[in-house]
Amino acid sequence: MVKLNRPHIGIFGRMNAGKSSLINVLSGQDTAVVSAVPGTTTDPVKKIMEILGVGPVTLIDTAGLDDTSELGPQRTAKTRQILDQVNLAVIVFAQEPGVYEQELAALCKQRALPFFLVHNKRDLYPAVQPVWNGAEVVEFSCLEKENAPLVEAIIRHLPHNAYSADDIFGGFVKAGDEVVLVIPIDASAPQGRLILPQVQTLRGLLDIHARGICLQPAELGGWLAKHTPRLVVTDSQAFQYVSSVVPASVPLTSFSILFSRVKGDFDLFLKSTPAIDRLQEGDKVLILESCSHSVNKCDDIGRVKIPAWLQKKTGVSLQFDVLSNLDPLPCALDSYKLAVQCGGCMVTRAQILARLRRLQEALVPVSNYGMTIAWCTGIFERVTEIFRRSVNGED
Ligand SMILES: Nc1nc2c(ncn2[C@@H]2O[C@H](COP(=O)(O)OP(=O)(O)OP(=O)(O)O)[C@@H](O)[C@H]2O)c(=O)[nH]1
Ligand SMILES: [Mg+2]
Repeated sequence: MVKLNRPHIGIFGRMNAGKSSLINVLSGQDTAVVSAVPGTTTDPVKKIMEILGVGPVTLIDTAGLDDTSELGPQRTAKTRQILDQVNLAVIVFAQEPGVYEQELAALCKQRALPFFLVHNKRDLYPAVQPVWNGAEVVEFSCLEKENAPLVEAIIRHLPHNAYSADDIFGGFVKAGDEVVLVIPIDASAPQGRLILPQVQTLRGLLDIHARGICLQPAELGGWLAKHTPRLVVTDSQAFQYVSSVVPASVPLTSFSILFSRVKGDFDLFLKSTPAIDRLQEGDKVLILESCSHSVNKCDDIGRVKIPAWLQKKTGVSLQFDVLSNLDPLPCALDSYKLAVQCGGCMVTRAQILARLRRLQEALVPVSNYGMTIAWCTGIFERVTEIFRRSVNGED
């Protein structure tokens, strides 16, 4: 199993329901501010805890949805944004569930977001039905300071693919296979370490007892003269050179295409990428970068290289907007003719899918970095082939 990024769990509910108290009991730390004054938590607050079998998870405390103070609308808007960033929602209420819980449940259902309810302050109020509108209700009291019932409910409801992917190679690589990872150590490589997709690919190979051979581009030709690997996985930026060195009979793909299956929506990217050829003079393209790396002005992938590849391929001049981190998407999405999503190694799949959903609703085709580079360099069919084959069961 490959570990993905830390799953995010949001705690939602009305003011004073005991959301912050519950986070304190769950994490065993008394750090969230708790008080009888409604509206104590005003901004989302994150806390990390370890769950056995899952690993570290991020808990997000939110402001009460029924905040009617002057800043209430801003606070509740923030709370709703958090719904787009989590893999699981926990809806906390005291006494009885009502309209706010109904609204939260509807927002979760709209997003296909798993959720369960916690009937808190059980010490004060009688138990309610264990199922409410088809959702599980866990009886709880923060006074008991015993987190086991909540942890068990989280494990029951947290989707397995929020923290692990059984096989990033989709069954294409088997035990004993040799897989070459092409990792250029150049100016854009981080100092003294590998990046997360490279580490996760190596771990994925170890998990299935396949052999990972790490090479720099210049060493590839010499190695291939003596070996025939099952697969070559390269950094997308080295596609052109690597595809000219790897024989046509050896399957080739990139880290970002590999991870688009577990971190994005492979099929959406696959069918959207040809939209590049329909781009016209002056069209707007949205580059979606989900982290905040320091920008190297000369050769930044999202700001310089991808725009240059796209303009060269289409032969027209395009306008580019870059969105970093998890900043909200622009309002006028339908003014974009294409969006290009990064590999998303610093964010969760749920966060990427929430963005993709809005782009799909606005009918904007969405590609990703790896597929866009492959399209522009004429090797799209080749580098997506292994997953088309395993999807069609041909291999
Ligand atoms: N008796 C009892 N009191 C509780 C329980 N959980 C929380 N409280 C109390 O309820 C009050 C509100 O708790 P908070 O954890 O601050 O509630 P919250 O949902 O975070 O509230 P806001 O941040 O204002 O939205 C505090 O006085 C807590 O001590 C419980 O299980 N039983
Ligand atoms: Mg609170």
